[in-house]
Amino acid sequence: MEGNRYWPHAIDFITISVRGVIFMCFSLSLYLDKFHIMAQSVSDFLIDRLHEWGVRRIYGYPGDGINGIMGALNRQKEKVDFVQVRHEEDAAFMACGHAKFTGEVGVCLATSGPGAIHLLNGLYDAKMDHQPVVAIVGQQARAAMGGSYQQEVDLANLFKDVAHEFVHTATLPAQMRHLIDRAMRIAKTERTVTCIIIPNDIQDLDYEEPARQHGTVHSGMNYSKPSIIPKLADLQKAASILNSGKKVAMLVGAGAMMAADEVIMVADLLGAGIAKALLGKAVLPDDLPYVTGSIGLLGTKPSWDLMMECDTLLMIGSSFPYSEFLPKEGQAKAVQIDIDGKMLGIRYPMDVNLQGDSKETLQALIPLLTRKEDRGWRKQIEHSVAEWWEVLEARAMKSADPINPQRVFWELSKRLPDNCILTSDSGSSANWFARDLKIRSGMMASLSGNLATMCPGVPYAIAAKFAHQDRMPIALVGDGAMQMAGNNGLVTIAKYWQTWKTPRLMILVLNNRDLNQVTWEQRVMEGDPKFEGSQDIPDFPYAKYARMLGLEGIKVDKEDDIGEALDNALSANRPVVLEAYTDPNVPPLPPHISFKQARMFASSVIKGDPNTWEMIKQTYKDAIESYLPHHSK
Ligand SMILES: Cc1ncc(C[n+]2csc(CCOP(=O)(O)OP(=O)(O)O)c2C)c(N)n1
Ligand SMILES: [Mg+2]
Repeated sequence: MEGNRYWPHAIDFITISVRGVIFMCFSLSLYLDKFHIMAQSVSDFLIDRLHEWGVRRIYGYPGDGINGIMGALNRQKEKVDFVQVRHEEDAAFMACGHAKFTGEVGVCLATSGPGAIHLLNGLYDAKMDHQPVVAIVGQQARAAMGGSYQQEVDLANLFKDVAHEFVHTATLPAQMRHLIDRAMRIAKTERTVTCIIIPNDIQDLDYEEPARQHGTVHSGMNYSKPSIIPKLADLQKAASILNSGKKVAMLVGAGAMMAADEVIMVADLLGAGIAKALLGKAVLPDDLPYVTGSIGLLGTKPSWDLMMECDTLLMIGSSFPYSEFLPKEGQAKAVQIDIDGKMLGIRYPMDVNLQGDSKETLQALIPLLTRKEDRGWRKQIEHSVAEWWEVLEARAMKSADPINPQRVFWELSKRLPDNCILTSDSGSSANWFARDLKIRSGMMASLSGNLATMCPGVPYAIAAKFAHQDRMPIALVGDGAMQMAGNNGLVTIAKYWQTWKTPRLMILVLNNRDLNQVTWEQRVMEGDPKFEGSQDIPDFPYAKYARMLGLEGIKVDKEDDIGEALDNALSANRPVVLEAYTDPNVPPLPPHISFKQARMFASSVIKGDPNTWEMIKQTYKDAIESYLPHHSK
């Protein structure tokens, strides 16, 4: 009995000791974990490795397919920033926008099944505009795969087209290193989309380095862009064609973005005019007198004339697709420069195809060119450019009900802040972006050039702001695109704007209650009247909605108020939605109206277009401007 008196003390002692040991183990594990002495999880390794590759921001949305990765992002916040979007498509658009406005790889993250599927449209946008984007997606646990499990989608197959250069599923931790290294490097070298699929159970396993044995892969990091210059003999052939041409036309695209000085030098030597493909809008400022502006359906008349009358074509870094806007086959001798051999000689039967970096290739070409003494062709181009700007101004000043969209863009053009970053959506705004905005040196601009999808305008602007926090992005977006996704993008802006170094960001919404670009396409291409059931869209209070979210919201519905509304929007102390109530009857006319298009348009009128009278009035006003004499000052 005597001994029983000590038992309670002994039990207390044991309990305290066990607790102490547990506490010490826990503290030790935290310590080891902090200094990576203990094994790292696959997810932590992923974030670490991406960080080492230079990734500082990931756009995404959570789900149980990627909870392990989310945990690692939370633990490593100081290394890689996670930006939460409203829809995975926006994450992919933002990754693409990041790539477009920084030249770096954009990264987006989505959960298995539905999240991964939502990424697709944004990824195709990146792929088609040749942007390096890595998509990381979750997948069901390895043991469930092939079991028709919930949210189990054959992701490798789903992404096989959009990420055909590289899409792989991790099946073991030791694979992670080379999957990340390859996804990053291939995205950069091929300027395309790559994808890593990571089953959710792998994400929490300990990362393992590949064993040094047969059947393992030991990859490394780094990539530097090489110098790619064509052979001298090919440069000489190209120079001889360009030197013998009398009327040289140049066409530049996004691939010439880093070669502005060289493009100008070549144009000066050759006495050439320069048209810009949509994605090449920011290559050259529009105040150069021989820059004819955009080309194509959204383009200008001087670009059209340049191509129709030239005898020589030099195309640099562009895959502009519409052959009817290029010289007729046989009309011109032609030279193309592109970094990507696959893109050579597919738009026009070129006499010389030069595979190379545009800047370095032009630098090598310049010493072989002789200055054209006859400047008549150049003068002719400059005259037509000066006249065209007057036509555009006159078109912009024509009244409409209640506001002529061209007037908004014309007034915006004069007020564009230095170094702003312009993004446009696909819709009538792309026409006015392409034609009416005079871009200046130092600005950037992009849109969905090849996929021409609706909805990248707002997410591109958000990505531009995250990447360049002291600059002002300006998104130009239709009301259809706002209702499809843009309004939700405003919620993302409301969530983050106070974390930005400067708050300035503007979304210009063209509220025309219409899917206007397509309404006009139906009229001009099909000869059909407007189908109100498919084209009319509900009105929505965009500016008011912005104010509800704590942003600035300004609505303008009188032409005389446009200037002041723009001044207020551009100087707002928070992100701003400027809603312009515009007239859908102002036609985004192609630069030349072909006989077929005119006939189709007439047919839509005869078939009883509901807006016949207003439409004819506005079309007449714009078309007539092209034929009135405008005298260059
Ligand atoms: C995702 C997607 N759906 C449909 C289209 C076809 N489309 C191109 S422009 C356009 C109209 C856009 O309307 P809105 O955003 O209101 O701009 P608006 O032309 O009226 O200025 C449509 C439907 C597309 N390009 N992308
Ligand atoms: Mg619209």
